Amino acid sequence: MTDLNPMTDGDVDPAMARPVRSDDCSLDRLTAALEVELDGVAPAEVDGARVASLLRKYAAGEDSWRRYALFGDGTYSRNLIWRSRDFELLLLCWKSGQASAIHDHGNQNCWMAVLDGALEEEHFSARDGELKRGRVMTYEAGGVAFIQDEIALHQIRASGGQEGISLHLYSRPIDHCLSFCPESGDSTPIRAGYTSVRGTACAQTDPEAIRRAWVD
Ligand code: 2CO
Ligand code: FE2
Repeated sequence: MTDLNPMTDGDVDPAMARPVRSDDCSLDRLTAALEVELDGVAPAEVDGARVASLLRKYAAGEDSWRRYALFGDGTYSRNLIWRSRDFELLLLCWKSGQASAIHDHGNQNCWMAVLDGALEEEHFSARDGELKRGRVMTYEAGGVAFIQDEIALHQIRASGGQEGISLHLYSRPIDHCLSFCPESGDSTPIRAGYTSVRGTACAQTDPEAIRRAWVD
């Protein structure tokens, strides 16, 4: 299986230790509010409008995410902020020209709030082994998008020749998803590894290790 963010696997990193939340960090207050909305709530019962509103409010006024903003050279970075049994919150950093693969979301809900720059989202649908292009939208800072597999596959890229930074909420956490080849429509499983955990770059990308250390 290939990695979404290929890095060297190593021993379990100190960054894997279960984090302590601080009441004076607005990002930790956001994760606490998301726990109330998502933890122990069946996916079909989640109040998506309320979740989007929490993200929109955070995106409009906060910059406590900056300490998690580590960029990657080869591909966009996936920086883990918080993970519980029922959701994970990540900061994704996109250099100009960086784009995701065309991918699904492992049957989970995905919200994306743009914090800085602008990101372009293109929808795709897979029919009879072929990918069909759907609508393209550009989200500026403050914008919130939502996707799940029943809506579409998608591809995200930094827009306007600038860097982009986005906050991604997955409910439940996505450890694996499918990447689709634009020409053949073939899909390949990919592992959703982390570039950093709570602001510390990590050599260990296995999301299962975080689940074991933080949640189990
Ligand atoms: N889903 C991709 C990821 O987690 C990013 S594209 O926005 O959902 O790497
Ligand atoms: Fe995505």
